[in-house]
Amino acid sequence: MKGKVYRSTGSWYHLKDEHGKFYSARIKGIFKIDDITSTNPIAVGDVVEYELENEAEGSVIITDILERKNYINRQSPRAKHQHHIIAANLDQSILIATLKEPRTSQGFIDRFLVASEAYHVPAVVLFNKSDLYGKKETAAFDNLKGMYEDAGYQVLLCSVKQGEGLNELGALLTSKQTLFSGHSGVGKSTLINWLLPELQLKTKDVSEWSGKGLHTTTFAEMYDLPGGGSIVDTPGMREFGLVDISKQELSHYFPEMRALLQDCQFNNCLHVEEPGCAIKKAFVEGRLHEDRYISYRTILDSIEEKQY
Ligand SMILES: Nc1nc2c(ncn2[C@@H]2O[C@H](COP(=O)(O)OP(=O)(O)OP(=O)(O)O)[C@@H](O)[C@H]2O)c(=O)[nH]1
Ligand SMILES: [Mg+2]
Ligand SMILES: [Zn+2]
Repeated sequence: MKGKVYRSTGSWYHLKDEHGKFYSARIKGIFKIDDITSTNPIAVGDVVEYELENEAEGSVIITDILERKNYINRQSPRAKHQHHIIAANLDQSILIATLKEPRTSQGFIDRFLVASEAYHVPAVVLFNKSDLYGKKETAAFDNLKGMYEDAGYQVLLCSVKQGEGLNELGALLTSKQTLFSGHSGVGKSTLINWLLPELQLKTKDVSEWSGKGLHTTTFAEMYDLPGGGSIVDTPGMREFGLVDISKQELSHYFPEMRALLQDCQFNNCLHVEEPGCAIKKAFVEGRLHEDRYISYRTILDSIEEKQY
């Protein structure tokens, strides 16, 4: 029997079968998939095979995992050399960012976009809490919007408080399996509550936070939309550490750079100080946004190459 993983606590899973019935599931034995050392072998969005364990209690045992179309992972915040799979089998990912309460850095957004590119998940950047933006934030948003749109990404501006951009968001979600990701407190669960009011997901006032790193949503969970499609709500992340991306391939995951790569003189060009570099040239001529190039260089410097 086949089911889809809707919730994962790390040791327990909620599965939905083909008829819409939910089960509590656990894993038997140890799963090792694709040689990935992952802190979570099974993630929300995975399709799995299961066997009934106790019909009366609705409990089942996961026996196999079907091949993933894709997934998004990041460095485990607890174990640097392990991955944490955020969600699998995605049609798109939406990075929920804010420019105030809290502020999302460009570096964080760019890392998330790189991970989405690396696993072929189309990404959208949504700036929330537009009602809080003053002159400074509005100018910053205009710059970011232009920059990401030039790179090929769709950018949305929303305010759950004032109802801005929400119909546009709703239209984007129809019939798709979508990941909602971002820092804690940016409004992921609040946006989902607007889309699915009967859920009443827990949300928390930024002023109620007792410290950094505490988040309101504690486990990833998927919710079906009435018109088809589903959203994966996730706990807020403080950092987005990339895994398994080499220096050599990084520029392939900046779409606006990818288009220029074949014009570099050397095919192993890292676009730093090499002669005849098409990317450096585009940057100098103003055809590549300075902040994206800086972000590229920062990420490039942060990549520790594996020692063979
Ligand atoms: N002003 C304003 N506040 C908002 C908006 N959207 C959400 N909030 C508030 O932001 C706070 C945090 O929202 P949550 O939905 O809990 O944030 P989250 O991203 O789910 O956070 P975690 O679950 O911790 O990852 C709540 O107090 C919301 O009411 C908005 O558009 N404008
Ligand atoms: Mg939440
Ligand atoms: Zn180059």
